[in-house]
Amino acid sequence: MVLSFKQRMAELAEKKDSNIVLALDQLPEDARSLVEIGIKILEKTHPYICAVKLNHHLVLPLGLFDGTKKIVDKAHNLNLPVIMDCKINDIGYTNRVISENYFNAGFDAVIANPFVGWDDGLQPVFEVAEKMSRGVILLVYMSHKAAWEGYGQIVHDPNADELKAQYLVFAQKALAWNADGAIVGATYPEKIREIRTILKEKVPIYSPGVGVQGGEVKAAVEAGSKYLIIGRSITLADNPRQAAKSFRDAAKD
Ligand code: NUP
Repeated sequence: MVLSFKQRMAELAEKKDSNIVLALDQLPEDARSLVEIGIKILEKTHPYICAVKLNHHLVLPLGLFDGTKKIVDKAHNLNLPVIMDCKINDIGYTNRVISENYFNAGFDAVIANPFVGWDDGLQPVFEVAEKMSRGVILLVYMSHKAAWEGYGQIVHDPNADELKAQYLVFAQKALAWNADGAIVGATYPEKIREIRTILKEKVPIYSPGVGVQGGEVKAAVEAGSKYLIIGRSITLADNPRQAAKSFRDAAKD
């Protein structure tokens, strides 16, 4: 039986004793190519991380089937799944094409925005992911300062016929759509705690925002984050291996 992305992540995190997802985004300025620097950082950090997440910082300059694929292949050689942080947010047909492209380039999961809804929105993304045994992770509450403007709006939930915060409705959608994960900023531990009471063990919480954005490992993990997505505090550190190791150790504690 093919394991789902959610199951693969859980197994790997346990095996590697790490819940750190490396955001390989911003890389140090260097005379070498982005591909070379990215691969070097993977070689240094791989014992302490359980997955890699790429964003447009690399995919735009490198091209999807060219440089990006080399990094994805390298991560796979190190037995690390790779998540594409593309925040899919369009009509269904376009969303299908976007996800097919990322999956064909080797990505194991994509991040999508539940704002666009199910029918002719994210339904095709979940369909393609299921067919190709890949994952879909939903944004539920982002880590930046203005997250409340969108994710914190009070909306009418037609299912319960009551008013509630948008992120609570998104958490329910993550459950109903059987998402492989929910993104909740490490900068808002109280939101992690609230969302965790809805998702329980069924949908793991991935939290970006540790380090440069001000979030803390302990607060996020105690509130219920299963995975911590960490970028610049590792990639731009003088010693990325040591930085990855200390985040891994702090999360274990
Ligand atoms: O809410 C979110 N916050 C966030 O920082 C959702 C995200 N996908 N991200 C991404 O996580 C962000 O775009 C970057 O790729 C990574 C965090 O990187 P850093 O702040 O640790 O460098």
